[in-house]
Amino acid sequence: MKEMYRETHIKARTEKAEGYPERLFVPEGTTWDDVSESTYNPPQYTAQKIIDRNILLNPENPKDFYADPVEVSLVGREFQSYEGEVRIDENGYPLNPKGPTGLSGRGILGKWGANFAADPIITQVEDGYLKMIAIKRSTGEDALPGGMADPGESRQATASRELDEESSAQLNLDDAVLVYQGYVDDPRNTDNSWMETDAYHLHVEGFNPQLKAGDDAKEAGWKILSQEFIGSLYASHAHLVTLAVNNWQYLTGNSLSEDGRVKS
Ligand code: RP5
Repeated sequence: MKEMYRETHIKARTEKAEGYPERLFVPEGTTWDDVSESTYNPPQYTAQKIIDRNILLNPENPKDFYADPVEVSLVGREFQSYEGEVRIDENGYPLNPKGPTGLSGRGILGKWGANFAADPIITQVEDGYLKMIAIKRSTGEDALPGGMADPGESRQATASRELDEESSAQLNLDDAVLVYQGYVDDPRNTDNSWMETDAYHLHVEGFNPQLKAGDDAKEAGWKILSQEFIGSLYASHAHLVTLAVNNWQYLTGNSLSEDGRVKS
């Protein structure tokens, strides 16, 4: 299985997100206290498509104009994070709670600071295997059908809406188990913009809707949770799915073999 999730910038430093320049090399475990303005000068990148989605250009349409203003001083909200108080630099930019990533700006993330998402993890046993609803992202990686929270939306509602939009599966996740809440290592993360998520696990039985890829997903379907498949998932999804599998083991008393077969 591939390297599991660590709370640092493994994916951010080793996988290049769309349009990103090379990052400045930052040794593993570097913190903001280890770098100073004179020694740390990373490249800066915010995609034009994010600048064009500036909410101030069309405040009546926050669905399409979802991005923060270019000027961080115009954001108009306190920066929040599940990781605790957000550190702000001398120019007012929020700083990644896990330390420098070697790239400043927002990249292709819309918000300065935390970009909040939710991830639905729907599992079911079929033909003796533990399976999960997964999608293929437009970039080709297998992933959870998660996505960004809309303003004012509960995270269970986000997870449920994204599940429907990306796979056509409709499930109420109000009673799903929150298996993770916090920072996630995503290739898009930068020094000033990063992903945080709430991951909800629901184990179902006899749930066989017609799955259909939608939104930015290319494919949607049930996938066997082999260790190899879990390890190949996008961003921190391997970690989130492992926590859900642990929850399923706890609930059922079963365990899982390397190829995803249920051992009772
Ligand atoms: C990941 O990015 C989160 O875990 C979530 O699945 C996803 C949200 O981004 P989009 O799918 O909306 O691009 O870090």
